[in-house]
Parts: sequence; structure tokens; C-alpha cells
Amino acid sequence: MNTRRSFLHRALALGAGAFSLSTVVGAEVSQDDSGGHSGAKAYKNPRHPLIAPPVSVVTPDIPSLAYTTDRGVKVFHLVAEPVKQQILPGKTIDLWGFNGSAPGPTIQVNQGDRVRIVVDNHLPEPTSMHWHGFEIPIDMDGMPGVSQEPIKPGGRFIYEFTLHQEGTYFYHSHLAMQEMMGMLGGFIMHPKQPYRPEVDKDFLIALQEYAVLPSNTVPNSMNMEFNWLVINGKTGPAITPLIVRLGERVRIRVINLGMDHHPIHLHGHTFQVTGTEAGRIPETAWFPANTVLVGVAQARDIEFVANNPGAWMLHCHLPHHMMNQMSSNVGLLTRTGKGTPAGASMENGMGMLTGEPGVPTGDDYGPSLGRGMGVGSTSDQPMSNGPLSQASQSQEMQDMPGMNMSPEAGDIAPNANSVPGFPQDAFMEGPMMAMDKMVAKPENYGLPDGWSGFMQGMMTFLRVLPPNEYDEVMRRVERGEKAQTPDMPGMKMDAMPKMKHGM
Ligand SMILES: [Cu+2]
Repeated sequence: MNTRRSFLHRALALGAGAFSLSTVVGAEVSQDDSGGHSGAKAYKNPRHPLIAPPVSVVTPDIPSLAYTTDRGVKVFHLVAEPVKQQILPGKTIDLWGFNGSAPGPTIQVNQGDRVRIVVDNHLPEPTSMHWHGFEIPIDMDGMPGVSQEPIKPGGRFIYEFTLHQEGTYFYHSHLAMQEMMGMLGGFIMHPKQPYRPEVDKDFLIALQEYAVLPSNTVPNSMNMEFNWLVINGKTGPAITPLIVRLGERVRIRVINLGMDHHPIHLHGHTFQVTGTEAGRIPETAWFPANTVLVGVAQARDIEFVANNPGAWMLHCHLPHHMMNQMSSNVGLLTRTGKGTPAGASMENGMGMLTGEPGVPTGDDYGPSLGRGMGVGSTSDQPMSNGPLSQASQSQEMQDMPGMNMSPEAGDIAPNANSVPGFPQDAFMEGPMMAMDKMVAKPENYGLPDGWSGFMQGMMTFLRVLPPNEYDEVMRRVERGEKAQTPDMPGMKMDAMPKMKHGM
């Protein structure tokens, strides 16, 4: 008992430090004596007597928003502004978000709190903030032109309301195209009566999608085809995995704002769906699943005991949402004489343009249907499914793992080019895509070499770690160490930014 208790104490203390110290709920900077969560004093947690529940929600890769207190009112400050969001090393896109990130910082309050949220508009156009699902007075609803005048550039609007609800909510701009530029943030209302059973870890992940056309850094908010699918503003393999200790009870809250619904699937575990965008579901109505459909504008809470050790995939199950940089029908509509089959050269294979003019619709580029990483390059080239030839391969490419097209190498079948549909995932997913070192972070410590070669789009891990491994990873998280990952042979994507057409 002693061991377990001291472990839990340590684990939670470390857990609070995981990802970033700034993710801890704003209680740290609060002037409010009651701390971050009202009700914490009165409630005795039978399992963790030393810890005041509920645990803070951790939003990997995104901070929680600090607040100050003004005569009992929790005061938050949000700045709507353009942000440079690095969704993957070597891939930074221009989004609109809040306080430097898209999604914006997660707000955490307690049921019953009075909150004031000062919203400053640093965008070049009017905006308005909507509090999604909040039962608050109409003049606080943030519907521009109806409940308030839009907030002009350089302007400010102060929202203030009392929150009687509990659950997983979010805030977002109520201008549609601004939503597609990233203007979303999580808003957690911790319940007065703690949820039972209590959880050891509580995570929030936000799902967004962007259509960033080749050779652009700005999403096309009118596009219906999305090539970058992100969780908390990062795409696979750059998403920070969720770290839990074997045996812990875990809650994952998922919010979605975009043009697509996302079936979020967890490997190795059966969870209960315990909450929606309108708060807690009564336990009698929970239902078991391993995939939960999170529709646009919805939130879903899932809970489970992490009783199965391993690095389990947590991902959107739409196939195109498990890819990066898909694009189609860009370029000439015939392949006669021109066109760029996948793998024609390393530069083209990696999404770098070498033709004239250097744009995907240029004369040197053919019809395109395919995908590539587009990492380390600001000029992307969508790729074609088409015959591949050894002759077109550079020696450099042949030497890369998984990229040698000669039958002797065994990476592709001798008759591959005669099989309709080939290639599909060959050369797009595998060791040639590994970028372990580029995305090294303590939370990735101990994953098998080359793990990142198969992670794209809305794919991350739930890592359920036995005690010794958990302690090791958490020690590294606490120290902010980088994972020690050996270079992968061949591709060495970590060298990418130095290459031609690199960043
Ligand atoms: Cu999806």
C-alpha cells in the first residue's frame, strides 16, 4: 500500500509535469485561495488520499490557460491572432489561433465558477467568440450580428458568465472560415461532484484538418479535400503520445471542429463512452466500444482501465486521415510524355519540385494522385500511382531501406508493376518514412527503431507502460530530455532541412 501510494503520488506529481509545466491548470498562478478546483477541499479521494481531485486535464502539445482572480471571478485572457503552427518538423503552416497556438490554450474551470474572458482581436478582420454548448445569456453567446457586434481588428470584447454545467466543451470563432483556419480551443468544466470512478489520467485531444495546397503555407479554407490531419495542432508522427501507467484508469476527451467526422479508434482496449459535448452520460447509459465517432461540433469522453501493456494506436480510422499530404488531380490530365511517377527522383519523391515552372501544375508534372510527406520542403509535389522503374531510381534512393525496386531486394514483388493498383502504400509508409530523430521527445523514449515510418495524420499512441518503463519515461519527461534514438540507416530524414529546396 505504501509503495502504491507513494508511487501514485509520484506518478501524479510527474504526470502534472508531463508534456509541459505550463499545462497545469491555472491554479498555479491564481490568487484564489480555493485553488484550481472548488470542491477539492471537501472531497476526500479514497484511492489517492494525498491528491486533491479531480486531476487536471492534460492537452498534449497545447498549454492550459492561466488565470487571475478578481473578487471571486476567474479572469482569462485570449488573443485571437495569426500563428505559425509547426505541425511536423519542417512543416510550419500559417493558421489563425489564440495566444500563439491553434488550437488555442485549454481553459479549465469548475462547475459553478464565475468567469470573465477578455478576448482581444489581433486578426486583420472582425471576429467573435462562441462558447459552444454553454447555457449562458444571449448577449454572451458570441454570434456576430445577432448577439453582439463583431469584434473589430484591434478591438476587445469582454465575456462574463457563471457556469453551471460540467463536462468537455470548447470555444471557437463563430465565423466559418476562421474555424477552418484553426480557431478552436478546449474548455473543461470540472464537476462539483467528482465523477466516479475517478481517473488517474485525464487527456484532451482536439481534431482539426487543413487543406494546404502544394507550395503554400496557408490553408485553403474553401477546399473540401484535406491533406493535413492534426491532433492538438500536430500531425503524425509529431503528435505527443499519451503516457499512462499500467493499471491506471484513463479518460480521453475528444473534440472536433472541421468538415469531417472522425471515428477515433483505440487498439488493445475496450472503453466506455461516458460523456458528450453536453456533459456526463449517466453510467447506466454508458456503452462499450473501441471506436467512437466524433462528429463535427461534438465532444466525446471515453474511459477505460489501461490494463494491457504496449504502445497502442489511438487514431482516426478514416484511411485518408491516416496519411499526410494527400492530394489529387493537380496538374495535367494526361500522362502522355510528361508526368512524374512516384519515386522518379528522391527530390520528387519527397515532394520537392525540380521542374519548370516549379509548381505542381507546371508542364513537367503529370496528373497526380498520391501522397508524400512534404517534410522539409516548402514546395510540395503530389505524387502519382504509376509504373515504377529501376532505371529511374537514383543510387541514393536504391540504398534507402524499403526503396529498392529491384526484385532481388525483396521490397516489392517481381511482378509488382503488372498488378493493377500498385503501388498503394509501398514507398509511402515504411522504413523510408522513418523520422524518429526528428520527432524525438521523452514521451517517445523506448519505441522500436523506425516506429515513425508508419505514423501519419491523426495517429498517435496510448502508451501503457509497466511501472519501471513508466518511471523511466516520466523521469525523462520531467528532465525534458530528448529520446536517444539512433539514426535510421538510409533516408536520414533528420538531414532533410539541409537538402536542396529545404526549409
Ligand atoms: Cu478522421
